[in-house]
Amino acid sequence: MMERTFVAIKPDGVQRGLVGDVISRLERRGLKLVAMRLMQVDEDLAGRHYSEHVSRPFFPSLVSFITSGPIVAMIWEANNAVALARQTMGATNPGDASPGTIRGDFGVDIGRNIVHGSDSPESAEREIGLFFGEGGALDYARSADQWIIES
Ligand code: DAT
Ligand code: MG
Repeated sequence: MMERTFVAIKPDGVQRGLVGDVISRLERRGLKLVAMRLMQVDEDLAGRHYSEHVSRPFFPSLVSFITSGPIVAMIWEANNAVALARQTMGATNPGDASPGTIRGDFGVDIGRNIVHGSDSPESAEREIGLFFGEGGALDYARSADQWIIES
């Protein structure tokens, strides 16, 4: 099976009307959308999603930001989906992100960096479970695959 990654458009991206741009960039790159949900994250889910950062000084503001409005939670599929999605997003701090990436084109502040992407296949599996549970992704044929993937 193709690798899957969890991507979220954070509340800043939704409020700024960047949902279409973010999805468009991942679509045009060639990743395949297999699940999508507009949702409100509560404190419990935020804490579990960001549990690796619980002892960091920015943890409280991270939780308050991610729960501050709706997010768009998605699962994307590709060979090497985790790395490809993060490359399309750019560096964590938009100030360090290259132009041409989502964060490099749309952001200036690390606390308002528009998107989340899983950092490993193991994180992706964990985050997909948190946000979508089992069987949250659709299995369907994409007719453009033959023009995107050689075999
Ligand atoms: P990424 O989102 O690129 O995987 P991360 O997992 O290290 O980055 O951190 C999660 C989020 O926390 C990140 O998107 C923005 C915020 N963050 C990270 N480091 C920060 C810092 N030093 N100060 C403020 N916010 C930070
Ligand atoms: Mg991370």
